Amino acid sequence: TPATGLLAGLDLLQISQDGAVLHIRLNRPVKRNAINDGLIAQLHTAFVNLPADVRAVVVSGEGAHFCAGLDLSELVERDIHAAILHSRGWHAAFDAIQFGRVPVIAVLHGAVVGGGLELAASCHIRVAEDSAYFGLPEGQRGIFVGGGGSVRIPRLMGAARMTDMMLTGRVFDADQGERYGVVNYRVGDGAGLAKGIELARKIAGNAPMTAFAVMHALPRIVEMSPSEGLFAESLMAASASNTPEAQARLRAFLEGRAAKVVKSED
Ligand code: 1HE
Repeated sequence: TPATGLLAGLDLLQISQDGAVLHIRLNRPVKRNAINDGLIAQLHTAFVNLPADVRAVVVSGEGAHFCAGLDLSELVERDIHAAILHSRGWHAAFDAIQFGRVPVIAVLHGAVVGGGLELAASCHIRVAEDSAYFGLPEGQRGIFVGGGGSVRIPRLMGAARMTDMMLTGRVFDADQGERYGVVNYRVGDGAGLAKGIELARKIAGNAPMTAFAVMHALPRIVEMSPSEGLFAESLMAASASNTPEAQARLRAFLEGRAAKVVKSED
């Protein structure tokens, strides 16, 4: 069903909901989904106003590319203060994705470059079609990443690879993206959305507290010292296991009513 309420007026996004899964499609194909001030504001608005019954989100791009990054036509006139505020606006939007209420799956195809890669890096799982390729043309444009790329991209592929991309303009294809930790799932062209929605449905079936712990505790624990991390893990684990939903799920397994662990086909 199409979006309603606060999400209905967002004309640069195409939003639809099917049960607990919300699909947000970047919808500026003429500009290759380049992110202008309007689009970043609409992404922020969408992610802070997710309907209460949504349990997972899929983000994709309309047209031949996922996203061409920052809309360069708006960059020229900004002074330093405006440029800092602009970058901070991207941070707020992408923080709303990474540290929001529900997990977000990016479905990638064609160009995933500059701010498009920063957007993908703020999502929790990335599915890439064969056509996907990854670049950081900031180096060639005389600028720097400003949408959280220096924080999130090295945590996926390592600082050495990001340094190479920015200094030499090197572009990674979908195979390299997978090998280097950017891509979780590889699918053929045209199969990305179905895969993204399949994964979103699995995620939507989990206890919300588990999604919360993975999204909010895990990335923080990774940055802690081992001693602090282990302590924080104990607090998170105790909180999660004492929810009624966890108790019901544990009982279901012990009574033979829950699924066993099986090998994935991916
Ligand atoms: C754009 C943008 C854009 C396309 N800003 N207008 N990002 C980049 O440096 C990537 C620049 N874009 C490209 O390299 C290519 O456009 C693509 C590889 C993404 C796609 O190529 P293609 O042949 O399919 O499309 P096109 O013909 O290049 O573009 C179609 C139109 O979109 C054209 O406009 P038109 O009026 O001539 O039709 C392009 O100018 C326009 N377009 N990409 C503005 N990015 C928070 S900091 C983040 C910093 C960054 O992201 S820097 C990286 C910016």
